[in-house]
Amino acid sequence: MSITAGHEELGLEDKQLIEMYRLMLMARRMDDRMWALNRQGRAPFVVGSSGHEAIQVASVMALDRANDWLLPYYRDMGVALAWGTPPLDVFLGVFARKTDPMSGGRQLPNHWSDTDRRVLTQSSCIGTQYPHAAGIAHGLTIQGVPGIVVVYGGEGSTSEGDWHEAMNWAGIHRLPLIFIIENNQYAISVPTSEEVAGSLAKRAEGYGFPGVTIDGNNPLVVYKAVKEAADRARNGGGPSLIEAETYRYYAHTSDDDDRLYRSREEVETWKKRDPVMAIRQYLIEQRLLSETDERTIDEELNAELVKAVADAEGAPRADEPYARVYANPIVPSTAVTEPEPATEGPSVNMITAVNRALHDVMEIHDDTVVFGEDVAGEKGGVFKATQRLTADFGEERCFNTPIAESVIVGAAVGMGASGLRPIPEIQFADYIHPAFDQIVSEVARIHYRSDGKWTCPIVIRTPYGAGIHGALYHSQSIEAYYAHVPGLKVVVPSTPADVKGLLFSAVEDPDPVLFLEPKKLYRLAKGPYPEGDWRVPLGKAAIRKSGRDLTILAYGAMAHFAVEAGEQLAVAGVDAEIIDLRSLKPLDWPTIDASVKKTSRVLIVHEDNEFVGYGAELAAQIADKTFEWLDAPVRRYALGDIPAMPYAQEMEELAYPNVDGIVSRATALAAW
Ligand SMILES: Cc1ncc(C[n+]2csc(CCOP(=O)(O)OP(=O)(O)O)c2C)c(N)n1
Repeated sequence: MSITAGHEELGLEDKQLIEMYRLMLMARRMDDRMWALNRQGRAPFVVGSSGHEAIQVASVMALDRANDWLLPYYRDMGVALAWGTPPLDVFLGVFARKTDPMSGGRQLPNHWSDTDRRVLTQSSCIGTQYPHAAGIAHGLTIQGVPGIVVVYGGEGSTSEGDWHEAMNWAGIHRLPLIFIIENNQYAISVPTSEEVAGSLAKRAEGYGFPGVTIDGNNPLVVYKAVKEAADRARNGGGPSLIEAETYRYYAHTSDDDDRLYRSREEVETWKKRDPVMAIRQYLIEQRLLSETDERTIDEELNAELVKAVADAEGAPRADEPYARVYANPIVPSTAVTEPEPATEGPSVNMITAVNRALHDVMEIHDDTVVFGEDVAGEKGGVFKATQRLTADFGEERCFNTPIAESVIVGAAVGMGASGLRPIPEIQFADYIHPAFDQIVSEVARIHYRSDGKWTCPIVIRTPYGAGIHGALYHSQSIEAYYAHVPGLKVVVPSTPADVKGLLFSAVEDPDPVLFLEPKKLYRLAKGPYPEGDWRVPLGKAAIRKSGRDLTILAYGAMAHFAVEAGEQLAVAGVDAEIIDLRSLKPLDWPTIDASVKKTSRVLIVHEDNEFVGYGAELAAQIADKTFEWLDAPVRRYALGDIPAMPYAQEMEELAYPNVDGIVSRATALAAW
């Protein structure tokens, strides 16, 4: 392959072109060195970039290093180097050393992250970066901050829903975002013909913005396409898609045997179109690269590389697997101050409290944004939780989203990274499942996997639970899935005061919080809504009634049922202590511990399934830590082994835990 178009016409100076060559050569040399280290048994795993250098380096050279944001994927060594990542940092990742600035030895090599240079931490999940990119671009737009966002991925990643959801989001909001797809003909062993139906680039048209296919091995072609797209994005022209055709020289990773799916002839044919050779040839033809220049570049690169490898290999070993799971680490609740129970304030129901708390929090924190399905405008949510937010705070701070839960959460990640505090709403907890990957693999891990450099300050609100005849898909309890996930905090308010107090604490916490609203209580539970400053700390349970005969642990709607049951039990002479956990993660163990040591009997109530439900963890901890204080087995009262609530009222009443059920179980336990 030879380069014909002139670099001057593109506005590229000679020295920029030489720099382009230097960076492409550096990427190639580093890649070769990584593979050599792998074969020598010094680097357990590597992923190659050779063959992709033109797309990677030339695209970056068309961008603004002072303002733009990048989300490179694992094959983007050239992007990282051209963006300014020192080779030492790359090798610290290869050797998984403690001082690896991307992840502190937590992630596989080439998982880029750099807060100073605005490179958001990446996971290994194919496609999850696209919603983040849309969120950053959206966040920059909302904040009026200059800069555009460029997100990279392979052609295989365009089969993921996240890619389509992000393309749609970018198109709707006309975001300053460029999608660069490095089409290297295979997703591991799957050829593009079995991966992509129709034209990849033309898909952009369906989302309302331009898409082009270019020769990804010609750096000048790449530079031109990216420059055009970047100019368009900077001038308010919206997103672009660039599909750059290329080929990778090494196997997919050091664990792959590419001889099983592609021929040596095919590899050799592509190597004849080598991008590094092509730019070298062009520079020579333009008389910009003498033999002496070449030798100097070569020697300098080699010296830098040798030093980077030696320094990285000799760096201290990573040794803190438990550090930096949370930005605000969990401490025992005894170290947390709790406000007195709220008695002052107008009496409101829970849904009014949610609406008021959102107003209050948005008033005080002007970096908060609310978005979700149907949340905006006059409607203000299917439960009216977000009514008047758009009117009071504007369309940029409360807006509707497509029905696409993964990008709702994924965009929140990006907005959070861009400096906002997003409060996305999932319309019903039953529909959070499409966002499971974003929550578990991204949201919850961002702090940990970036060695504490990035945070994910988002609060995901969602109505959950049964008791309103919502049937199988409007009744689910989802807390056990998420309380299981390190890095995530999970709270369940059950009073209007706690709605406000926990929402403020959740929004002000740097960690991601899942805010579960028991929808049975939306109109059932009433209580004072405290005016002014009001915060309920995360990780602090509320003792709703103190007692001596047994402890009832509950949360959400069940906390209300437990209080009602407690009154009936008192009449019958059973003095129950009712604890409303409020916060499932962090768990307020000291309060439980003290109660169990006082009553010696425990009944756990929740409306989620009993099997591997949240109560199983409580029962296990109680048995483990307070065994000698117990006078009776720890009992659970929860939903049996059925998928969720059946619609028929008679069936729901039979299945749903209720006050009578709590009373009878508590009575039996007290008499044990
Ligand atoms: C969600 C998800 N599914 C599967 C994988 C396993 N996997 C890792 S890389 C890869 C192929 C990706 O191909 P492509 O997006 O074309 O990028 P390339 O590696 O070719 O550069 C697969 C299937 C993964 N990491 N994430």
